[in-house]
Amino acid sequence: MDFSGRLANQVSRIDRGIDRLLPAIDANPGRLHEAMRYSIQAGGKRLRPVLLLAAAELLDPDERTDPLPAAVAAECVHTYSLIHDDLPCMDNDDLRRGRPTCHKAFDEATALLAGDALLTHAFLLLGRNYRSELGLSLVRELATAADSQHLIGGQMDDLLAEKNAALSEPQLQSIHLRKTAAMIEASLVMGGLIGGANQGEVLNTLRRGGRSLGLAFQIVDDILDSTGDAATLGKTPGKDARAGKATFVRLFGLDASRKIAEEHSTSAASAFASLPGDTSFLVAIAQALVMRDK
Ligand code: GRG
Repeated sequence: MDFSGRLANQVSRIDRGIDRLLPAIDANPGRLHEAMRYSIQAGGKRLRPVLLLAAAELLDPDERTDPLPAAVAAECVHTYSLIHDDLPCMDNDDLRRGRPTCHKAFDEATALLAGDALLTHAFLLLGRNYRSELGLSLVRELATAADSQHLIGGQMDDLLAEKNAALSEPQLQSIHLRKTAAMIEASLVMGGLIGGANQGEVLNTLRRGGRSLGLAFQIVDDILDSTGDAATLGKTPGKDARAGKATFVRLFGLDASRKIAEEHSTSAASAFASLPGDTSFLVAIAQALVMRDK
């Protein structure tokens, strides 16, 4: 099967998993579950769960342990971060995944709780579906990526850096590594753990590839913010410039930013290519991410 067919298959497998593993809308309180499903079932590229499944499948093609609950858990944490990021006290955005943001479609309190509930549900999925040592490793990995020194810490520093266009490249890269790359790295490592990798070279390589991929992905996000349109992106473009934010585009310009993104994507692809098994799908994802238009 070609790359886009394989990707579409994985995305629809993840979408079915989300539908099965999220609380039902008619479970009480229905409004909360409706808001959780509204945001997580609005589409999205499903990058993190796709990477998790790809890493698991690479190491264990027969998938003796089902990686889908962990893939859904990663998407729950990611969607929580988007809902909270869009709130009036943060980015105050109206559009996400081509729809009104959660607090616009519902209300602010419901959106806050929907994000909280998605974050909590992620860890329930790991606790329910993975036993003993593996479960503990998955919880540790996902919690670290989402913690105050990674996802949330990156968001904090990003907020503090608003109106500070003079941020240096290392400072900007540190924010990207925590806010964006940590979740991408964790998704790959969780897939590796489920596929049977313990410590050692394979997990280190997934981490290294994940960090490079995360940087490439965020730089392309900065580029799309300055060149894309709302209809294609499904979110409001031009926000970085309006917020006076330092971005790769602002620091280096569009052409150099594209080149830097390509370098990170090439590093990610060569890390993945050095892993055991059929690495073609993971390598193709790393290459495709720099060509994306949303
Ligand atoms: C509020 C805890 C908290 C964290 C917010 C994720 C995040 C941190 C902010 C969202 C804004 C942003 C540009 C984050 C960088 C990561 C990123 C590029 C998110 C968008 O991910 P995509 O493009 O979104 O994978 P879809 O909708 O396709 O899943």
